[in-house]
Amino acid sequence: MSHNRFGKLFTVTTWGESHGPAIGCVIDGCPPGLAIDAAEIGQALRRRATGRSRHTSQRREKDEVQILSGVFEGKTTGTPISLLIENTDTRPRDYEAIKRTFRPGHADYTYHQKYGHRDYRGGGRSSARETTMRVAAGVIAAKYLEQQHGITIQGYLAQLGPIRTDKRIDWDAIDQNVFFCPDPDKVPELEDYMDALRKSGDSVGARITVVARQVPAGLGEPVYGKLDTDLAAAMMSINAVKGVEIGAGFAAVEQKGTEHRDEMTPDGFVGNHAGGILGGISSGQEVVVSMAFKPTSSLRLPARGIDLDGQPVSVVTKGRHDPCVGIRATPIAEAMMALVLLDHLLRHRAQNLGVGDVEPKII
Ligand code: EPS
Repeated sequence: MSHNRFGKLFTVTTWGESHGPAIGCVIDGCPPGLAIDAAEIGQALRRRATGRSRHTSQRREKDEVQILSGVFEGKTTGTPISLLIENTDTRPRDYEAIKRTFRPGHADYTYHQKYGHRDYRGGGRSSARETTMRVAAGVIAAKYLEQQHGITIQGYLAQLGPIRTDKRIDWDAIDQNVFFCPDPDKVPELEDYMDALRKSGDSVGARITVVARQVPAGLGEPVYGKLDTDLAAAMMSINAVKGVEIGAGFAAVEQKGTEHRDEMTPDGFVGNHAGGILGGISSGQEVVVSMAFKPTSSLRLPARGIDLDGQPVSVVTKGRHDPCVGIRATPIAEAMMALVLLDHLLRHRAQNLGVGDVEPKII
């Protein structure tokens, strides 16, 4: 399997399977001198982890990260940073029953079609377990962006199934609940909905929005390395993502030009339908990306499927699963935003000298 590396100058190569002995990543191109330690990464990993509430998978991984290289006396050296996490709560026997079948709606089928030999334990490489290392690498990228350029990134749950949660955004409330819901009044409704869903054995989709603030104007490489191109690819690479929008996204279909265009005044832009990106280059406004997560496919409710011989079977998935993977997705989307922005910042710096050349400005 190839293409496990992300980025052009700040690159992250992840490896490992859900029920293998360990998962890990190698980060290359990280600027030297950045203070980082395992405790800081561990703290970020806990926001994404399973088992934080009854609404997610009950697998209890320790997620203790070991920094094997690239950090000396507490600071990055500019050499490859290697991170490793041992898998401590694997239960491959849960997957014995689906060894010879494919979960409808799951990567099981296409992995088999493509590679012919698949690690069926927890979906192997296709498991959301892989996103752990994205979050770990994202901590390093986000820290550099904030310390050196004042760029901050925050995401939230915008919708879970039929429940819209983004009508009121209280940025301080997001980390006070396990859903990353920005409207604290909506949390009881989410709890009730998820309790009923879990009892029914079904799953549901979600929408996550991520905002990056203080992004300087000028990031993005037209025409094939546009900032929005790379953000869309980054978000779409997260397990279960089926749609990505930048700014107004698909709402632009119904808008008139007079509504969509973000007028400019000497005080700045009047709106942000563009999501902070014009012609593939950051405008200095907030960069806003939103994405849709499909309902997870590992269900205990039987579904029609086929086995390896193409014979009809009834597929039932046992084990510890997320009835809504979107609940844990906010830190992953934030991490992908950080990885893309740092990669683009370094790419801009490589061609255009100082990043000071791209202080936020409108003209
Ligand atoms: C996942 C299924 C469950 C989740 C897992 C993602 O795994 P398992 O059945 O192997 O226990 O627990 O998530 C994680 C382990 C994690 O760290 O995010 C899936 O099908 O994607």
